[in-house]
This record gives sequence, C-alpha cells and structure tokens, in this order.
Amino acid sequence: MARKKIALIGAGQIGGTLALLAGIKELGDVVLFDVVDGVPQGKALDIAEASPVEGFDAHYAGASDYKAIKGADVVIVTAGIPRKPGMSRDDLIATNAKVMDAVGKGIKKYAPKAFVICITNPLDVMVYVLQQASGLPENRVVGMAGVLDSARFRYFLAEEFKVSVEDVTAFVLGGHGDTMVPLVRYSTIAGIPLPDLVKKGWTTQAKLDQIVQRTRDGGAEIVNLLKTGSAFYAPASSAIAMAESYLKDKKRVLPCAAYLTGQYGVKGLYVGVPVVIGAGGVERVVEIDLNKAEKSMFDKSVAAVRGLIDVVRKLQRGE
Ligand code: TXD
Repeated sequence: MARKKIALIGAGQIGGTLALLAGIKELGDVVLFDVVDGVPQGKALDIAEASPVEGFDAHYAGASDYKAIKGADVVIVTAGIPRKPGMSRDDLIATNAKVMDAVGKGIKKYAPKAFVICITNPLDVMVYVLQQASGLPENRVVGMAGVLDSARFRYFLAEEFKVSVEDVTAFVLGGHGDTMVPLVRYSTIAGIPLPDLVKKGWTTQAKLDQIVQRTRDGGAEIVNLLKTGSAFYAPASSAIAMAESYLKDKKRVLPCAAYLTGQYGVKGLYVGVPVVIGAGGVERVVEIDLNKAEKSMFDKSVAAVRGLIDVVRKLQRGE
C-alpha cells in the first residue's frame, strides 16, 4: 500500500510541528507549502534528517507552488498571520480571509478529494471561507479548535485533581475562544461527572469556574507569554489527532468546527460540535440536549460566528 500524502499549507510554527508529528506517527509522506520560499524546503529537509534518528520512514518536500500538493489525502491549513499580544483573533480577519481564498482555490485545483483541516484564525469563520473557496463537500472541510480547547481543559483538570490526563475527558461546544462553551456536566474523571466530584469535595465550584475561565483564555495566556506569536505545539497535536482519525478510519468522537445543517438549531454555519471523524470525513454530528444556561451560551457563540461571517461578506463585496 502506497503511503498517504499529507499537505501542510503554511510552514510556520504550527506547520513545522505538524510535519514533525506526522513523521513520528508515520502517517504518510509530507509536503510543506508556504509563500515564503526556502522556509518549507528548509523545514522539510531538517525533519527528513531527523528521520534516521527517530526511526521513521516518510518522504518530505517543501514547495511554494500548489502543484506540489497534487493528490494529497489530507490538507492541513495554517496559512495566514497569527496573533500578537493585544490582538484578538478577530483582528486577523481581513488578511486571513484573502489567504483562505487563495488556499481554497489551490486545494480545489490540486487536491479536490482531500480531507481538509483548517487551523487558521478566526477559526470558525476561516473554515467557512476555505470551504466556499475550495468548493469541497462540507463534510470534508472541518476546523480544529475544540480538540485544543478540550485538551487545555483536560490538562488543567488533571493538574487540579492530580490524576492522569488520560483519565480526564472534557466536552466543549461552540466557537473557538471567548464564547467557547465548556460542558462541565459532560466532562468526567474516569466517567465521574465533574459536578459529582464537587459534591464529593474533590474540588470547589469556585475552583472549577476558575479552570473554565482559564480554558477560555488559554490562547491568550500563551500569546502573552510568547509575545511573538501564538500556541503551536498543542494546536499541532490536536490537528494530527483529527487527521489520524480520518486516515485510519478510527471514527473518534472529537469536538470540531463542523458545518451544521439544522443540528443544534443551526443551519449553514460552521460551529464547534462533537463529530465522528472517519474515512468518510465528518461522518456524523453528535447532538446532545442542552440545558437553559448551556443553550444560551451556545446561542451567544453562534451569534458571534454569524457576526464575523457578515464582516467577511462585506469585505468580499469591497464594502
Ligand atoms: O485552535 C486554533 N485553531 C488555533 C489557531 C490555535 C493556535 C493558532 N491558530 C492560528 O493558526 C493562528 O492564529 C494563525 O492564524 C495560524 C497559524 O499559526 P502559526 O503559529 O503557525 O503562524 P505562523 O508561524 O506565522 O505561520 C503561518 C505561515 C507563515 O509561514 C506564512 O509565511 C504563511 O503561513 N503564509 C502563507 N502560506 C501559504 N499561502 C499564503 N497565502 C500564506 N500567507 C502566509
């Protein structure tokens, strides 16, 4: 069986980390693409030279021409500009929407059968622009945010409870960022819901609320520390989990920005919801009942995404 081909559009901080992880996990051959000539080629060669030491077999190439992504099975998009301290994700909108347009056209021409994962911010809007520009079916274009948000939540919970990260599951809904909806009652330690653990005295409600807020602000916490860019290790790990579920038809249930066709009362918008990712792409959207408070947080999140889509449409019309 020939190796799968993974194309990484954007060879910056996340792109480079994705390339290394794809190799270490032997997911396939890797093409790094970037508009800055030399960087994708340099990172490709550097990682290829690590392969004998790490003991993985994968072919690496770097390119500045879309031809190089021809026939890719998976395309992961990080192209664009990241946040600097003081910037919100939404400040990136005008520049990154143009980038998504160009990237979408490149994918349409050279990799129309690919499963596409968008990482570029503001995520829920960029994945929409990318899907529109690529013309690929909605269930083959998905956004990465929820896996990262829930990973942050899981990590903070594991620290609080002093248990393995492996035994913490977390459930988040909604848009990436400030309007994210962490679902505490569906988040568990080895199957025990968090509210039960508060009752048992493992933690307090106040501490839990703090953790939820820290999760919401997780991106900004890293931006403020790094000062020159945003998080890249955990975002790359998160996207690789999604790519792996597709390539190996694992059918993992992962929170992703998925195109909704009526689920959760939303139509024609990408919003963060739990989905099943398998060989068919997004095979299913998992729906759960939300209580009043959760529904109101979710609706706020959806309204924020809708507002940003309107901004993009205005920009596209040149207004
Ligand atoms: O959860 C999430 N979705 C995210 C998203 C978590 C963290 C960061 N997130 C966003 O990912 C971030 O706000 C950015 O929009 C992207 C990529 O972040 P990264 O840290 O990798 O940014 P870099 O290092 O600046 O890399 C971006 C690369 C850089 O090498 C540019 O030269 C390139 O994108 N670039 C392009 N490549 C191809 N085509 C075009 N048009 C292009 N424009 C810039």
